[in-house]
Amino acid sequence: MGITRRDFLKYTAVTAAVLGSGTGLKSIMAMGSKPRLLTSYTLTNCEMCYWKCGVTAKVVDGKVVKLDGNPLHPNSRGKLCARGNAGIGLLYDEDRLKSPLISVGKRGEGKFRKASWEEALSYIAEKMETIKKNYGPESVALFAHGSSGQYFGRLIHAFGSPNVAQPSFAQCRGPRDVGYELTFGENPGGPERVDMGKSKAVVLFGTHLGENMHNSQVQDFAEALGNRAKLIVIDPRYSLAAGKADYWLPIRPGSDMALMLAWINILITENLYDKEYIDSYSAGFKELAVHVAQYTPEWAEKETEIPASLIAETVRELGKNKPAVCVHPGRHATWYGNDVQRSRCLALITALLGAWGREGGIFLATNASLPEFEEKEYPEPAKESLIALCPYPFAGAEGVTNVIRDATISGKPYPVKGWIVVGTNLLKAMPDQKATMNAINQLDLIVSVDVMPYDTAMVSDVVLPECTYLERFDDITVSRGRSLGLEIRRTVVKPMYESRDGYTIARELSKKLNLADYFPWATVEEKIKARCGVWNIDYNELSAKGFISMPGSAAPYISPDNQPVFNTASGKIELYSSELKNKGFDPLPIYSPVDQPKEGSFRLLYGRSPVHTFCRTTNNKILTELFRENEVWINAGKARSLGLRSGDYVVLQNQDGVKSHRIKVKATQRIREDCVYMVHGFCSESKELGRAYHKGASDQGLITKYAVDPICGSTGMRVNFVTVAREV
Ligand SMILES: Nc1nc2c(c(=O)[nH]1)N[C@H]1C(S)=C(S)[C@@H](COP(=O)(O)OP(=O)(O)OC[C@H]3O[C@@H](n4cnc5c(=O)[nH]c(N)nc54)[C@H](O)[C@@H]3O)O[C@H]1N2
Ligand SMILES: Nc1nc2c(c(=O)[nH]1)N[C@H]1C(S)=C(S)[C@@H](COP(=O)(O)OP(=O)(O)OC[C@H]3O[C@@H](n4cnc5c(=O)[nH]c(N)nc54)[C@H](O)[C@@H]3O)O[C@H]1N2
Ligand code: SF4
Ligand SMILES: [Mo]
Repeated sequence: MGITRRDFLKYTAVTAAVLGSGTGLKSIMAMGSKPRLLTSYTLTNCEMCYWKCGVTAKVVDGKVVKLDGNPLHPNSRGKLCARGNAGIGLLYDEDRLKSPLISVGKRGEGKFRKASWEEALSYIAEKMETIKKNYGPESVALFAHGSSGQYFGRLIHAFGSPNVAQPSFAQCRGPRDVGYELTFGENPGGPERVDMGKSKAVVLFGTHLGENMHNSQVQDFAEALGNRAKLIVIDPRYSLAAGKADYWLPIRPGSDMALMLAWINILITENLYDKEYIDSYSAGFKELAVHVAQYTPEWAEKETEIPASLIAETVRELGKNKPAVCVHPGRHATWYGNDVQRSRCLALITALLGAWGREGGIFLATNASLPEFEEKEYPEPAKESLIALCPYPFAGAEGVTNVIRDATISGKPYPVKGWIVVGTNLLKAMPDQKATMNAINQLDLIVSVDVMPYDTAMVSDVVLPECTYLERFDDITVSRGRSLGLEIRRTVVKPMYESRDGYTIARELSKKLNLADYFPWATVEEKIKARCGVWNIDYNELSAKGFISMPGSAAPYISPDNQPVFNTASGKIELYSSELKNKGFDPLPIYSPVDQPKEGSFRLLYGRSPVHTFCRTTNNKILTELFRENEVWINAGKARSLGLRSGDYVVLQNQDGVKSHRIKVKATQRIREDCVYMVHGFCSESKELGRAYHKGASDQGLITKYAVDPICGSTGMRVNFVTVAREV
């Protein structure tokens, strides 16, 4: 892993000493060798995905040459994943955005001219003011993902708009969080509070750990396997995790709830549940027991195509090993549109096994807290947010991207005329690209703040180049796991080209909008120092260690003197959801089958490659050497009957006649006959991306149909069907 713990402590000590002397972290001379190279190490954190692993960056003569995991950081524990190691590939990508750009010609043509920061920011401010004058400030919306979103969130709220949304809610974990909040009064967190290292049994519905490469979580998973925890994987595809499993249940896609309900039935009828726990902490057990009586394993066999005997055998394993059972809550939960209820089922199984707040299950978050860091308050928005006005009562504070998109198209309940897009590639993140483009075409202004010229940047009016995470500070992140953790991102090397950090961009724009009061600190580093002051934290220590955890945590497990708090209407685990009932939804999950593919077509499924993050790494020189384009997995027998072999190029066509770019076949026994599978994020439409342009096929391009969850408004995206034909 590059550095030993001793080396590491040595240079953190030097770092601390240098910082302590007030000269700032500069450099350490590497002794002895000729020519003498100026070598330095900086502790920072990663943004190749959103897990924020602690990083030790080695810089030689001003160039970042190596990234390693910070051993003191709980998310990396001294290791980085392939993408984290390849951060250098992003920093030195020759296709990076280098200066502000203003579109010339028609929107979407991809023609730009260079602009100065002054000109680009004035242009944006002027357009925002005009929209405000004509329609009101709420007609400018923010879409954001990642660290820099926070600064623009501040700006947009100060401007008077409450309209903010992230695809990481409505296209990702929204329904999971809502399902768990309705049941336990709390979501499972991110990083998820899964205690896999201590589990005796682990259950993965989808959740393809190992391909889904969240660093410490995969380390915990490896620990579970090392401890010989029983592993049950439910996936229509023989995933990497399935390859390690005691039981692989190749479920019929979309029928997971049938299996879950049958498991609940058996847990109750065979008395396998944790009676004492259920009696102490839950409400609605009787109603649940009556409700699931209909969902027998024999019934579920017909829906899931998993033999009833195997359904019973697997859940008995869970009963035997309770409460040290980790039923993983999943993360990407937007599957079929009934996703809150499916997530509720996972929560119910967890509750029946007594696993919430128990060793080996889902551990409890720390109760430590920090004093409030006061900042200038936002003005009260004149209108309610689009999310508050939308028909989904549990749409959530992080916003529903598709609700804002719908309002942009329809002008109802009020017009949306400006989009600020920060660190998210909406054209690849949201289903129905045509609708996204349609909405974009209605706008008076679309701005992208990005590091690379990805698809959405290329259809924007103004593109602002942010520097990469290795070139900037970012504000303190407070994480709530076993303890309260604090970390900052630090500048490793100076920003290249004309790029600037997100805080500076937002602050400069705030000045043009007469909102500079909301950004009183000249740099984000100053703000960090101010927060450290209020919290009585040693800034130098935080910088030197990269991560510090705060004392005052309660034990992560339930005990007589550490009783759980359930922030639900009844103050108990709501097996029967009174909140859902009050809003007119099923208080207990009811199964309904999803549409199946017609003869000759396949359901389109998608997932992750361990060496890529969505679209954002598909132009990375280092990672494309490992995985340049995605393949379509087709069942070997089906491929044979279509006359296809691995390596052949095919074109996929969906139910609405939309065709993909060409994609290589992977004919394999590792997938059911009724579905095909590809890694998400490929085939950028941006010609500016030398390595990503038209490489592989885009799952999003084929996802023209989506199923909206009526409870939280998220978009189920596994409801599209494709045919496969050889490329002509
Ligand atoms: N390397 C890497 N890791 C990542 C990311 C990344 O971009 N790259 N992204 C991160 C993010 S933000 C997220 S949200 C997570 C997403 O990763 P997960 O939360 O693991 O996503 P899932 O959709 O649960 O898992 C995809 C798996 O579900 C299976 N599947 C498809 N349909 C069904 C079905 O009907 N039933 C069942 N049981 N399984 C099905 C697929 O075959 C595939 O194996 O990954 C995170 N980790
Ligand atoms: N079809 C389909 N759709 C999906 C998914 C799927 O699996 N299939 N996954 C869903 C999930 S789980 C999620 S979480 C979302 C994620 O969707 P997005 O939030 O769109 O994530 P990325 O694709 O990583 O796009 C991030 C954008 O941020 C830019 N970027 C990278 N680093 C920085 C930075 O430091 N600063 C700035 N300003 N920009 C930066 C990248 O260049 C890229 O343009 O997509 C969802 N949509
Ligand atoms: S999991 Fe990998 S890409 Fe994500 S933050 Fe950690 S090292 Fe970086
Ligand atoms: Mo996600």
